[in-house]
Amino acid sequence: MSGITWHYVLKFIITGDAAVGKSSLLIRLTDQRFLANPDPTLGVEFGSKLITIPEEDKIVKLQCWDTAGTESFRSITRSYYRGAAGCLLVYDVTSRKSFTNTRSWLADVREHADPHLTCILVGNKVDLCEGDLNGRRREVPTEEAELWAKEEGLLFVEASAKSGQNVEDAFVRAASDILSKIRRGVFDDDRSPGVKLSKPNGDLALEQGRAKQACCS
Ligand SMILES: Nc1nc2c(ncn2[C@@H]2O[C@H](COP(=O)(O)OP(=O)(O)O)[C@@H](O)[C@H]2O)c(=O)[nH]1
Ligand SMILES: [Mg+2]
Repeated sequence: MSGITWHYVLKFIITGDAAVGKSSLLIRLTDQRFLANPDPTLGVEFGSKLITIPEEDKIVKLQCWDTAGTESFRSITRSYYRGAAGCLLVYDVTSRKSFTNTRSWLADVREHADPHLTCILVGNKVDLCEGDLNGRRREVPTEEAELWAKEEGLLFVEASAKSGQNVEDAFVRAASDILSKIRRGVFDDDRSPGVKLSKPNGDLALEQGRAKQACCS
C-alpha cells in the first residue's frame, strides 16, 4: 500500500447509560448493520473506521472505544477516557432517566479526559418516535436536549442505530470539530494522546492488526 491512507487517527469514546444503544451505534458505523439483541458490552469493546471530512479535506481513522454503561464497570471505563479526542455521550430519547444521567457521565468525562475533548450529545432511538402514535414514546423533547447541549458546549444530534439516521454524521461532526481545533492550535497534533498524525506509506491492515492486539491482550 502506498501514499497516505489517512491524515489523522482520532481516539473516540462512547459513553452513557446501559441499553441506550452505544454498541449498536458503533456496529452501525463500522459494519452498517443493526442487531435487535446485541450481547451486552463487558468492560470495553473496540471498533475502527476511516471517514472523510470534506470541509477539512482530510481522511480520518476513528478508533472508537465502546464502554459498558453499568456501575460495576465504571471504574474500568474511566481509564479509557484518558487521551480521548472525541466523545459520543449517548442517551435514549424514550428514556428521561438516561437523559438525566448524561450529566453524571459528562462529569466523569470532564474529570478524566482531555479538557479540549469534543463531545457530541446523541439522542438515540428516534425511530421509536416516528408517527403520531409512536410520538408518545418520546420522553426527551429535542429542544430541551438541544438547549442543554448548548449550555454545556456540546454538539448535538438525534440519531437511530436501527435506521442508520445521523449515525455517521454524529462521528463526522465531532471529528470535523476536532480537526478545526487542530487547525486552530487548540489540540497539539501529535502531542495530544488522542490525536495522531499519519505516517506516509502507513499500512492500514498492519495498524488495525496492532490495535486489535492491544485491545485484547
Ligand atoms: N429501536 C431501536 N432500538 C435500538 C437502537 N439502538 C439500540 N437499540 C436496541 O437497544 C438495546 C440496547 O442496545 P445496545 O447497543 O446493547 O446498548 P448499550 O448497552 O448502550 O451498548 C438493544 O436491544 C438494541 O437492539 C435504535 O436506534 N432504535
Ligand atoms: Mg454496549
